[in-house]
Amino acid sequence: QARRAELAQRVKPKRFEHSLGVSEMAGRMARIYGADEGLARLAGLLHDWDKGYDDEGIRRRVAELGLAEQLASYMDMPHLLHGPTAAAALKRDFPQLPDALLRSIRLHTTGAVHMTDLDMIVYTADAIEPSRDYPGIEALRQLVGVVDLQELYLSTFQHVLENLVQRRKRIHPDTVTVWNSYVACDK
Ligand code: DGI
Ligand code: FE
Ligand code: FE
Ligand code: FE
Repeated sequence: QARRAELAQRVKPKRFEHSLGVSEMAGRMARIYGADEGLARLAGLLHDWDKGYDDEGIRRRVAELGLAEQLASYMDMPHLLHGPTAAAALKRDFPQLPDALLRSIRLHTTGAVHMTDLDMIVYTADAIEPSRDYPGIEALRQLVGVVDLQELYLSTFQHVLENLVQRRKRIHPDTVTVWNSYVACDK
């Protein structure tokens, strides 16, 4: 496929491997959870389309794509920009790609308040594909097909969030909003 060959030019070999892993895992999850397998595989393949840019490069891309206003609060956290820029650039360059796929790519790093099944599949597959390795990942992998998709996504989101706090990283306000939307306000 043309897009696969182009991706191999756009990102480093390890990132390309990761993308193939996410594609596989997303396809498997789609089969398990009753989503469109082909769409999940393609979304997984293309999700890190813009991961090859450095911080300045990705900021320039935001401007070039006309996203500066929309993404203003993310400009000082440039590693959170590659999903939104990829979605916009892919729409521009491959207008036939479905909106549902572009949306899952846009949301794959931060998650969102209302995630579709495809969004949750891409987000989760990105975190647990075979070449990823971090403490606790095996426990997450073992939840695939055991718990429902929403629970799998929430467990993954929780893991990412805990990891950020543990490493004393900044939490984007939208990340807090997403977290709060999934947990009850009982205390
Ligand atoms: O592109 P990948 O490396 O495959 O993974 P990704 O797109 O999910 O995102 C890269 C990182 O972004 C991931 O380690 C988690 C991080 N992230 C998500 N939300 C926040 C965040 N980092 C910070 N500092 N703050 C956030 O709110
Ligand atoms: Fe990413
Ligand atoms: Fe992710
Ligand atoms: Fe990724």
